[in-house]
Amino acid sequence: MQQPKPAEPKPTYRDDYQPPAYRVRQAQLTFELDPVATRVKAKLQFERAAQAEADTPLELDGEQLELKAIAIDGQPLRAEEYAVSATGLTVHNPPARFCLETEVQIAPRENTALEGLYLSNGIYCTQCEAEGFRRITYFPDRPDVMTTFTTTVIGDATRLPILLANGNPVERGELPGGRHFVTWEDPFPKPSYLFALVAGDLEKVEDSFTTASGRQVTLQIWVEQENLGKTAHAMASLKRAMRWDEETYGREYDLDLFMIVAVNDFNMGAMENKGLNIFNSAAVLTHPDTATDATFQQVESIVAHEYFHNWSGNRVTCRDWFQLSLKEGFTVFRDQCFSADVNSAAVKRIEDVAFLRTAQFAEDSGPTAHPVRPEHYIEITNFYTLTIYEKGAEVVRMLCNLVGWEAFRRGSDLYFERFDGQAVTIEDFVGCMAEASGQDLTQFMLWYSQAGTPEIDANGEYDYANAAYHLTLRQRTPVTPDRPNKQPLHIPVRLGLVSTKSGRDLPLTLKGESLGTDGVIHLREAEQTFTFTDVTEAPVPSLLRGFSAPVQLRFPYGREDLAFLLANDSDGFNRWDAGQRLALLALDDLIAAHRNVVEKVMDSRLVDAFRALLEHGDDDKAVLAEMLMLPSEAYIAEQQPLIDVEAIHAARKFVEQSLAVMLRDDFLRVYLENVSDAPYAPESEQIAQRSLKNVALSYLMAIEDEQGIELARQQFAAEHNMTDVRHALTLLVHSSRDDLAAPALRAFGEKWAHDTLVMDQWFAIQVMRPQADALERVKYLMTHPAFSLRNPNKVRALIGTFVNRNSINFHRADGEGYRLLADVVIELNRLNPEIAARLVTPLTRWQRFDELHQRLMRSELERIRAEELSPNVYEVVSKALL
Ligand code: B3K
Ligand code: ZN
Repeated sequence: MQQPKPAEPKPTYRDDYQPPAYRVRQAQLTFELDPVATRVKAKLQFERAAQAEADTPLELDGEQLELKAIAIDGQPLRAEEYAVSATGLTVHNPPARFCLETEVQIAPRENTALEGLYLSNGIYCTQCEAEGFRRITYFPDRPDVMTTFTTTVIGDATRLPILLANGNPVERGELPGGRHFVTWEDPFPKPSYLFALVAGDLEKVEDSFTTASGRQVTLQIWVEQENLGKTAHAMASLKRAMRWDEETYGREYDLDLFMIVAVNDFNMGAMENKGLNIFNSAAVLTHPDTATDATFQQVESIVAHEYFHNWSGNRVTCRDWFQLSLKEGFTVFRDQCFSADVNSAAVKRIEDVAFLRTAQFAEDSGPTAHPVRPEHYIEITNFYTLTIYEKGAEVVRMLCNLVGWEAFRRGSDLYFERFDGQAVTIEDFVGCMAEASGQDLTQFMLWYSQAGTPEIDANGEYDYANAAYHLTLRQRTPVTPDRPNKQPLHIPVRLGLVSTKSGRDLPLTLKGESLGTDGVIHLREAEQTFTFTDVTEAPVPSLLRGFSAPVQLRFPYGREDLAFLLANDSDGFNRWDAGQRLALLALDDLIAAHRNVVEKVMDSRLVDAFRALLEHGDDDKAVLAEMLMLPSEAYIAEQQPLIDVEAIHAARKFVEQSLAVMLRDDFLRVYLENVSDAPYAPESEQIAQRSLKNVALSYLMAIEDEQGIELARQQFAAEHNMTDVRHALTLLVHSSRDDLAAPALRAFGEKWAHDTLVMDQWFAIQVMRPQADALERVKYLMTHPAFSLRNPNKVRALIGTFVNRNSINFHRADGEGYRLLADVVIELNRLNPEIAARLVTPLTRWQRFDELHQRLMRSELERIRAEELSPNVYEVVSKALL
C-alpha cells in the first residue's frame, strides 16, 4: 500500500516581506552542555514595533526543541497563553515590552544535519546560517532582528576545557560537579544567524594584529592538539586579509579578539560568526606535506572571505534571505580581488572564470536556475548557490568597472556608514553606488532579477572605404524556469582591436571620442552597432577582455585569428581564452568524428600554437601553464548542444595524446627546466613553476612515455611536497598500468591513514579513474573504515568527486552510476538534507543528454521523489522533474 505523502512544503515569497512585529533589545543565553540533553535557557527582552497592532501575537521560530519552561516577566505562562508547533512557539497577547524566559532541551549528538548545535569529533559547535538558530532555542530567527547577545556556556571541566562564544569573555569560574563556565559578551547587535558557540578539548595558536588606528587585536586559531602544526598559513592569511581590508576598503576590525575554530564535520567551507569563525578543517589546515598549492590558496581565500564578512555581512547584514547575494556576491568579489592582489592576478581571473563558465553556467541553464536575487524558495539552504556567490560577484565586479574604482570605493564607504548596524537590501547597496557615481543604474538592476546566462552574438565588418570597423552585438537571455520574457541588460564589453601587422592594439575612436587602446562599450539594446573610426587596417577584435561580463559571447573567429590572439593579445585573460576557443573548435571536429566513427585527425594549428607557447615561454609561468591546459570535460560538455560523455572523453584524450606525441621533447624540456628542490613555500613563483612542470608531466603520462613514467615515479617517491606527490600519484593511478597504480596507492594510503584530510584526497584520486571499474571501486571504498556518510568531506571526496568529475563512469549506459547516486541521496536525505540536496545536482541535468540517459536519470529522480523527503531534496527533485 502507498503511504500518504506528507503535505508539500510551501514556498516563501520575496514580495511577502513584512517587518518584524517584535524586536529583541537584548538576549541572554545559558547553555548546559550534554550530548543528548543540553539545556538552553534564553532570556529575551522584547519590544513591540510601532507599526504592530496591540494584540499581535509573538511568533518565534523553533524546531526539534523540547520546551521545559516558559515565563513572561517572571510569571510562568498558563497553557492557554501560548502554543507550540513543530515549527515554532506563539505567545498570545503579550505586553508591549516584556522579558520572555524559556528553557528547552536539545540533543547535539543526534544532530546529523549539522545545523544548530552539534557534536563533531567530541567538539560542540554551531552552524546557524541560515535558519539553524531555531534548532537551539525559540527566537525570531530572521536576519532583520538584530540584538546583543550575552552567552554563558557551562560544561564538564575535563572533557570541555575550552568554552567559546561570540565577543569577549567577561567572566569565568568553577561550578559543582566538576563543571565550569565562561560568559561571553558581544557588544555588536547581530542577527541570530551569526551566533556561535564552541566547546571542547582544543588548543590554540595565538598572534596579534595592530589595526591602522593602533588597536591591538588578539588572533587565535583553535584546533585539536595534533593539528597545531597546520595553522601557520591560515594565521598569515588572516593578517594579510586584515591589512588588505584596511588599505583597500578602509575597514578595520572592531573587537579585541578574533577566533577561528577548525572542526571536521561541516556542511560548507566556513562560517563568519561574529568574532568566532567556525571552519571546516579542510578550509583552514595546511602543511607542505599534506596540502597542495591549490589548498594553500583556497585556505587563504576562505580565511579572507570570512574575515571580510565582518563588514560585508555582519556590521551591515541582509534584510531577508532573498538579499543573500548582497553579502555573498560582494564578499566573493572582495576575496577575489584580495587573492588577485597577493597572487598572480591573471591566473586568479582565469581560474574564477573557468569555474563560473563550467559550473555556474550549467546551473543557470538547468531546472534550478534562479536570479541573483530569487523571488521565492522552499528551503533557503538550497540557495547557497554558484549563482548567488559567483554570478553575484561578477555583477558586483561589473558595477565596480562601470562606475570606476574611486566611485565604487566612495559608494562602499557610504554603504557601510549609512547602514552600519542595519539589515538592508540590494537596492540599498546599488543605490549607494549610483549616488557616489552619479550614474543611472536602473537598467543594471536587471542583472539581479533575470536568471539565465545572456548570449551575445557578435559580428565585425571592416569598412575599407571609410577606415571604420563596425561591430554589431545582439544580446538574448534564454528562457529560464522563473520567467520567459527577458529584457535587454546593460552589458559592459571591454575590447581591443588588434593589428594583424604589429600584434598591437589599435587606437579606439567611437563617435569621435577616444577610448584609448583598451576600451569599454556599453551594450544596452537588444541589438547595437558600434562604429570605430580611423581604423587604418582590418583588425582582429579581442572581445570581452578580462571577462568583463558573465555572458556567453560568440564571434565567428577563424582558427588563424584565434592562434593570432593566443600569441599576441595584450589581455592575458583573452590570450588564454583564445587558446580555449581554438581547442574547442578542434574538439568539436573530433567529437563529431568519434560519433560518426570516422578517423580522428588532429588540427595542426592547435599543435603549432602549443609548440609556439612551449618554445617562447611566457613571463608568467602560471599563465603559461593555464594556456597549456585543455578545456575540462565539464566545460566541453557545457558547450555541446547534446552531451555525449564518451565522445567528449575520447576527443579530449585524442588531443592530449596527439599534442604529447608531437611535442614530447618540448614537454620533457619544460618539465626538467622547472624541477626544483628549493624548500617548499606557497608563494606565486614556486606555485607557477610547479604547475607548469606538472602540466608537462601530464602530457608525458598521457602517452605513458617511458621517461615520463620514470619522472612521475621519482616525483611521487621524492615526497618533496603534497602538490608534487598528489599530482604524480594521480597520473600513476589514472594510467593504464596497474603495476604503477596499485603500489603507489597502497603506499600513500598506509602512510596517511591517520590524516583524515589527506585520506579525502586518496579517495578522490581513485574515484576519478577513467578505467571501467571506477564505480565498483566507489562502492568498495564506501565500506572503508575511513569513510563515513555522516562526514560531509568524505561524502564530497568519494561520491561528489565520482559524480561530478568522472563523467564516463557516472553516466554508464547501464544506469548503475545514477542508481548509486540515488541510493546515497535517499540515505542522506534522512541524515543531512543540505548535503543530500547538493549531491543530487548532476541528476537534475538530464535534459542535456540523449534519450537513453534521460530515461535512466529521470527514473532515479522519480525513485527519490517517491521517498518521504526533506524540503531540501523535495525542492530540487521536484523542480528537476517538472
Ligand atoms: N555564510 C556562510 C554560508 C553558510 C550557509 C550554510 N547553510 C559561508 C560563507 O559564505 O562565508
Ligand atoms: Zn560568504
